[in-house]
Amino acid sequence: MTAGALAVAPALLTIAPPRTHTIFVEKMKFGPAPTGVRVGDTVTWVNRDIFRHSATARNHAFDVDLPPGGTGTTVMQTLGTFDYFCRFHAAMTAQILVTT
Ligand SMILES: [Cu+2]
Repeated sequence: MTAGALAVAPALLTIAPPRTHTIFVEKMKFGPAPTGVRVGDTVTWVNRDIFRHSATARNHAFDVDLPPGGTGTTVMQTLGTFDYFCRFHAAMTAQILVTT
């Protein structure tokens, strides 16, 4: 093993693999916001309603279509607090916090 390989290995160990966070959409509401969402993580919405929904970020960071009984995903690309809503039901709002 070379000295270079030894130097790189510890750094690789500190990088956590991306995770997937699931938010259930039910009875015209977004479920609780997941905690610990980081840049590069995937967020999946599972629509348990018989209505079509969307998860649409107010700042246009994502716009995920959620057909009845279906799912939709997005990869969180940037840090921040993302307010989002459903395009079809204005009362449906939620928030996702993305950290490093
Ligand atoms: Cu909706």
